[in-house]
Formats: sequence, structure tokens, C-alpha cells
Amino acid sequence: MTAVAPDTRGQRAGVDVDVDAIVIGAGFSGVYMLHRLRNMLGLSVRVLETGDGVGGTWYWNRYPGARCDSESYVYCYMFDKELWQQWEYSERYPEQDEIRAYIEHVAERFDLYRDIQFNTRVTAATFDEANGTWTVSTQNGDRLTARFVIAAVGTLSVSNTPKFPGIGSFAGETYHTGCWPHRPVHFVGKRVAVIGTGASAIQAIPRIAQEASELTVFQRTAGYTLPANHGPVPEVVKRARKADYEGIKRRISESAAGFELSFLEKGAAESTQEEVNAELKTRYNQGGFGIWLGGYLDQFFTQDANAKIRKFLEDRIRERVNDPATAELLVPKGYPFGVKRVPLESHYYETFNLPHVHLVDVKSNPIAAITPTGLRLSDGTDYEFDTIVYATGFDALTAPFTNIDFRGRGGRRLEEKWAEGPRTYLGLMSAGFPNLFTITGPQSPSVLSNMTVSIEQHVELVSRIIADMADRGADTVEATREAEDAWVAHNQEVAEATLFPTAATWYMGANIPGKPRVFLPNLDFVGPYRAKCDEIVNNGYEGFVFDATITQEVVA
Ligand code: FAD
Ligand code: N01
Repeated sequence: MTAVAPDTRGQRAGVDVDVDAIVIGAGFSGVYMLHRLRNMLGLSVRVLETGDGVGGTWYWNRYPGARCDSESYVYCYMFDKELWQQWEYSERYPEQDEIRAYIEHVAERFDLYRDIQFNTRVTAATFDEANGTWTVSTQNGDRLTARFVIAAVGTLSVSNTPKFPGIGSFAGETYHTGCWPHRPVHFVGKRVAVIGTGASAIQAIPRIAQEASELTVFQRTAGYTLPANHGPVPEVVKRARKADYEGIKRRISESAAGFELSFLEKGAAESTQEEVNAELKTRYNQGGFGIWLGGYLDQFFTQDANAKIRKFLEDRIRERVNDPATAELLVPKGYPFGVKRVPLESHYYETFNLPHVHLVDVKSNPIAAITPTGLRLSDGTDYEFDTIVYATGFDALTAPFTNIDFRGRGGRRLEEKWAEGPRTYLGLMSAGFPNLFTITGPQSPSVLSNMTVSIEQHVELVSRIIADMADRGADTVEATREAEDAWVAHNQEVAEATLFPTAATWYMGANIPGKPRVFLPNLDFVGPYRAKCDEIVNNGYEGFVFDATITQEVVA
């Protein structure tokens, strides 16, 4: 394996560097990948990261109210018992700054910074079939070579700003939740617009409302939400969890979505509305994902079952919002519960009871243009603002990968290969792109799970494959086209058996004009997906080919 001299933090150069593995991205995925490959397998590794710090999502998304929807005791690494037991987040759901501090702590603790090159965006990576290596190019003009490339680029790391006419003309301040400045942003005394009502907006709106003199929210699709019931975790609960590391780790890895939640045995379809209401009321008061990822499983499959969950949640919105017209706008319509990401909220609905907070429907009357003083709707109504906040989401799951000009065998471009939708085996590799791994790539459970669980599973799987390659004397590993075709078909088949494809969501690519409409994550659920991966590995890597001829030819 190649040795690389360590550089001082932040001063790395990338010209003519040759390493065993290049990891792209320094979020949860990239940081752990570096630890596995360098500290556990002894490989030389270079991590390339656009930002100037670790954290990924938690480095970029610094909007007011940004915090996790996963509970703190499971939104962290589980690979090291001491790390898990020693770190203590302060509340039930950790906030952005605390999560970033946690990842920084992990990077320090495992001495990872010396192999991370910040301020370095990867633009291209080309596979050389003759010698089985990748050449990686960066925006700074670096060229690095490596046998392995691990794209730990995230699923929600390319923010999306709609191409409204006149977007550059606004004279006030403009922000995007997914790319928030690294300085305090003040709203006191300001007239603020928030465009969008997804998970980011639902967290930001109550906080911005506390400062702004007027807040106007532009909503295209009302979303179902669940209460967070945020707060401190009782000491006795914390102690019991600390003592049950092995149990928690096992349960979340075997679960449906990476949480200590399991679905009810009895379906909503075979229960009365009163029974459903009673069950959901307890879960609603507890807060968290208990209604979504641990409630009635049949809500994902039949409209009858789903309607009972919707009825319960819609009644809660009407109870909490004073003005009936505003409440009606906030009640979701035209799609089932649970098939669009269900965010957790704190005081979201009550915020619309404040006299200085206004809700505008832009489904019936879309935003026509951004103007120098604010924005204009299609019917000609003008609004004036000091600040516009775009909470308009991400080009999710595929763009972080296709934004890099990956070229595999025969110079084939990944973007071109995925033009009609992603094509992968297990969401981990794409045929024709040897030794390139995609952490939580499309067609893996990724965003339909507590992602730290899925990240650890993928990172550990990649390091297992790389370690096994050494044992087999293999130069390259690659998914077969047959295995990939079968996996793509399997993913669509599983999704089509559910209600997920019936809604226009970013899971379907529907938030980006022109993006193909295919279901992007995998719906096997975390535990069964993991079992499938383990079975494949234990059965001699069905669907993968290992090639040992390159080194032999060079030696010959
Ligand atoms: P990221 O954290 O996205 O990191 C990827 C990194 O790669 C980034 O730092 C990026 O700069 C870098 N990168 C990308 N492309 C390049 C390139 N070409 N060159 C160099 N560097 C590049 N998940 C949950 O499970 N629970 C939650 O409650 C939750 N809350 C979330 C809240 C928000 C606001 C968002 C946006 C996402 C949330 N997620 C949540 C999902 C979250 O993205 C994952 O949990 C996790 O942080 C992903 O880690 P990652 O390392 O895979 O990707
Ligand atoms: O983005 P979104 P997000 N005109 O795509 C609207 C994770 N996350 O950043 O629904 C008007 O959900 C769009 O409308 P519509 C989580 O996985 C997690 O909020 O497409 N409006 C929508 O309302 C989440 O799902 C957490 O009709 C336009 C909004 O903008 C994912 O990140 C917190 C528009 C975008 O919502 C993305 O969440 C935050 C237009 N032209 C994020 N274009 C936690 O776990 C878009 N919109 C706490």
C-alpha cells in the first residue's frame, strides 16, 4: 500500500498525490470511512471536502432552528462503545451546532484531520482500465490517483433554488436553508419571506417568527407533520440507555428504519377510527416518529388504512390553528400520509396564530417572479420584503453523485448512465465503474432511515469488500450488469406495491423540473436490507466480479 506524508491541517496540496483510497466528502460517511480504511485496514487515504470543516449536512445547514429529527442517542456512531458512552448530547433531538461539534470530536479523537483536504471540490474522476486506478480532479486543479474512490457525498448536499424569473434582481438579503452563512443572521424588525414548507422551513419558521416584524410563508404543498415533543432526556432514561449499548445497537440495525420502533401487528384497515385515534393519540403526545415509522404498516399500502391516519392528523391541525381558513390551507390534500418525508415540529401550527405571520397559497397562485423589492404572484399581487429565505430543498440522492464527472469503463459517464434514473447494485456500486463505491447511494435505504445506521452499514460493507479483495488478490471489484438490472427492477417493484409513488415528492425526483420520475431510495427496510447484503457477501459475493488480472499483467 502507498505511504503518504501527513501534512499540517488545512494546508494539504493535492497535485500528484497517489493514495490507496480517495474519499469524497467529510460528513458522517466520509469521516467514518477514513477511520475504517486508514486506522483499521492500514490504507493510505485522502479525504477531499468542499467545505472548510467536517460535518457535511451539519456544516452547511445552519438555519435558525436546525436540529435533528432522529433522537440523539441513535443519531451518532455506534461502532465504538466508549465513544458512544462518553459522548452526551444535551437534549432529545440534538441541534446543528452540537452535531457538528460531535463530528469534530470524532475527527480529533481518531486523529483524522491530517488526511482531510478542505476547500477542495471534486469535479471529475476517470477510471484507467489499463492500470485499474482512478484519477480524481478538483476545482483547485489538483490531480490525485487512487485504486479506490468512495463517494461519501451525501444525499441532501446539493441545494435547490427554483429558477424564478428575476431571481438575481432582489435588492434585499437572500438565504438558502441548505447553504446558510457561517455568521449570525438577524431578522429583528425585518419583513421576511419564507418560500417552502418542508422539514427545513418547519423548523425555521417558528424561530424566524420570534424576530421578524412580518413573516410571510409561501406554501405550495401542505405537509403532514408530527410533534417533536422536544426537551431534556430524564437522567434515569439516559442511564438505562448507556447500560444497554449492545441491545440498542442490535435493535436499530435489525429495525425497519434505524430506530427503536417496530410496526403494530394489527392494521389500521381492520381497526375502527376510534381505535386508531386512541393508539395515535398516545404516540402523538409522546412525540417523534412513532406514528410514521412505528405505527400502522398498512398505511403505506392501502388508501383505507391511510385515510384513518390522515383523519386523526388533520383534526389535530384544525384544533391547533385558530383561523379556519388558515387551518384549511395547512391541512394536506391530495396525497397519502407518510409517503412524503414527515418532519417533526415544535410550535409550527401555533406560529400561524401570531398576528404578524401570514400564509400564502402558491399552488393555486404560483410565484411568477422575484422582483427588486420582493416577489410577484401569477395574479399580479406584489409583496415587499427585506429578506427572502429559500427553504426549497435539494436535488436529492442523485445530483451529489452526477455533479461529479465520473467516467468508468470505455469513458462512459455516470450522469449519462443514470439519465433515466439511477442504476446501481445495492445502492453501493454501478456496473462499469469498478472500485467506485457510493455511500448511502440511491436504491439503498438511505433517506428512509435514521441515516447514521445506514451510513455505518455501508461504510463497514465497503471496508469488508476492500479487505476481502486483498485476500483474493483482486485489483478491481465491480457489480455485474445482471445483478444491477435485477436490483433496479426489484426496487421499482417494491416501491410500486406501496403508496409512495402516488405523491410528487423528492423521493420520486418530482421537485426538480425535468428529473426522471423514479422512486429513488430502497424500500426493503434497514434490517432486511442489511441481511440481504450480509447474505450476498457470505455467499461468495453474488453479483460482484473480482478481477486479479491487472497486477498479473503488469508483473508479467
Ligand atoms: P453529508 O452530510 O451530506 O456530507 C457530504 C459531504 O460531501 C458534504 O460536506 C459536502 O460538502 C461534500 N461533498 C459533496 N460533493 C462533493 C464534491 N464534489 N467534492 C468535495 N466534497 C463534496 N438524517 C437523519 O437520519 N436524521 C435526521 O434527523 C436528519 N436531519 C437532517 C436535517 C437536514 C437539515 C438535512 C439537510 C439532512 C438531514 N438528515 C437527517 C440527513 C443527513 O444528510 C444525514 O443524516 C447525514 O448527515 C449524511 O451524512 P453524509 O456524510 O452521508 O452526507
Ligand atoms: O426541502 P423539501 P427541505 N415554488 O424539499 C417548496 C431533510 N431534512 O430542505 O412540497 C414554491 O422538503 C416545496 O414545495 P412542494 C429531510 O429528509 C431533515 O425542507 O415541492 N415552493 C417544499 O415545500 C427533508 O425531507 C430535517 O410543493 C417551492 C419546499 O420548497 C429534506 O432534508 C430538517 C418551489 C422544499 O421542501 C429536505 O427538506 C430539514 C417553488 N418553485 C431537512 N420549489 C430534520 O430531520 C420548491 N418549493 C430535522
